[in-house]
Amino acid sequence: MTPLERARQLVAGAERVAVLTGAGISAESGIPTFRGAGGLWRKFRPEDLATPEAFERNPELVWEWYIWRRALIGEAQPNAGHLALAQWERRVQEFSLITQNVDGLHDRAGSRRILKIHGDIWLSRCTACSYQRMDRNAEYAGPPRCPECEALLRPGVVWFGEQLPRLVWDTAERAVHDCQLLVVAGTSAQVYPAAGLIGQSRAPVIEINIEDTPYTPAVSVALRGVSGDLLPQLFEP
Ligand code: BJW
Ligand code: ZN
Repeated sequence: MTPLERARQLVAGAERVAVLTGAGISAESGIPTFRGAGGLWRKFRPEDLATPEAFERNPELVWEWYIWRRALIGEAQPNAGHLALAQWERRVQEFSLITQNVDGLHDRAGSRRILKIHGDIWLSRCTACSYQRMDRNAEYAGPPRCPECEALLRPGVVWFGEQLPRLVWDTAERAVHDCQLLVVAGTSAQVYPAAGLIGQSRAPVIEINIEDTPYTPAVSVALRGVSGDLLPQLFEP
């Protein structure tokens, strides 16, 4: 049996499915990943842009970077990988899509139950009070301020050194614990605690990536290729 045949067999037999996605699944939509060739962390230092300290030091720079990324994402469209996951959700009893991505492409592809463990780049939230809003376009005229309390707004994403949203994280852990199949697609599996979900699965794990990751030796099936090709193929007879 080829790895793809084995993966199809696992997919066909699972009614409770969990999927963990990362930046690689949006690469074919033209959105840069973080690590690897063309990755954001090749050009930018995460310490300067994606930590609470960086934001305190230089909110203008951080907002400028996020507005630039919002613009890139705003022009992108969901790809065949996002669409395959949205369709899969409609075929099985329980389907949890756990994503590290902040780009909102899973929403736009039609997925309904999405656990955004690293937040949403379109969300802006107050650094002082509970105010938050979804922004729809990527205009920029300096760091925005809270309409309720005048404090700075910040992007609604999870930076290094910050805790993941509690309820979303707990739900993700439960989904991985309860699933009959875990699919991990387009993540380098280097950022924690997200990557740790892979090791928590008692169910078989299918990994979809263009290259090996630290978890490859531990997975049940490793499929090598782009997620926009491989995810739709999981359902062919
Ligand atoms: C394709 C493809 C195609 C390409 N098809 N595949 C344990 C050990 C060591 C360190 C830590 C640890 N626990 C915690 C830490 C610290 C830190 C961390 O993990 N550091 C490591 C990097 C060493 N973690 C944290 O700080 C986290 N918080 C935390 O732990 O809090 C604890 C705490 C406790 C109590 C009080 C306070 C705090 C938070 C992590 C937040 C990560 N944030 C970012 C930025 C989000 C906002 C934004 O977008 O700007 O999230 S970093 C960035 O990495 C982003 C991503 O979600 C995340 C993961 O990246 P991902 O998705 O895997 O992308 P890539 O680029 O890495 O990989 C792409 C993959 O796709 C590659 O494998 C390609 O091969 C593949 N690919 N094209 C299929 N077409
Ligand atoms: Zn406020």
